[in-house]
Amino acid sequence: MSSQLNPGAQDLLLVIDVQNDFCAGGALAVPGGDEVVAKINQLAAAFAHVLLTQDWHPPGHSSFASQHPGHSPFDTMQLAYGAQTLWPDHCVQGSHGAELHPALAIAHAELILRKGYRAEVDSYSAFYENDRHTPTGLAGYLRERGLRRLFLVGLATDYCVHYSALDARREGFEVVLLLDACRGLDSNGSLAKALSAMRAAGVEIREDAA
Ligand code: VGL
Ligand code: ZN
Repeated sequence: MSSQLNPGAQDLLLVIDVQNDFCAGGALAVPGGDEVVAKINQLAAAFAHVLLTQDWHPPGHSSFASQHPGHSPFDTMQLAYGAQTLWPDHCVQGSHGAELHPALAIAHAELILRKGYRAEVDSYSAFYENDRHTPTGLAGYLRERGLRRLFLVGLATDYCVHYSALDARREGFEVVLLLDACRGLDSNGSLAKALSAMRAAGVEIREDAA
């Protein structure tokens, strides 16, 4: 049971991008994305502190392949700040696809952090935009709240969860990844690469959260 985790006052469950567009029928569906919802609800019940993130792009966002003639989703291209993977249009502000999954039931979540809202720069991480420089403010928020250990769950393991985990380590937080409450896109071996990068950065990876 999730009570085995025994989270304390300095622990936070960080739920990454459990939104319609990343689940079955969504614009950028992660295989098995829906499967994390029940697990996350169960985990959340054991945590006093829960934070949700929401990928939140304006229409015409620069990470959308539709904005770059001649390019297709999952291509990589150079933007002003470096290499960027291109995606189908997804999580457009105010759209149904951008809403949190309707079965997510975490009424006691204390903050919903939106990211990726600047047209010219993507933000996989909950901490830094993809220029790797512009902060979202989350590190400061967590420090002021005295939250020190972050349990990460959600979508997608190899993108937003991965980047959030690495940045959290860089900011000095303890990080535990609960793998069975995550699902990945796994394009071109990205999942294995992400897992080894997270391990190397000192992220504790638990296969089975329950
Ligand atoms: C994500 C690709 C584009 C994610 C967000 O939540 O992992 N991936 N935008
Ligand atoms: Zn996105």
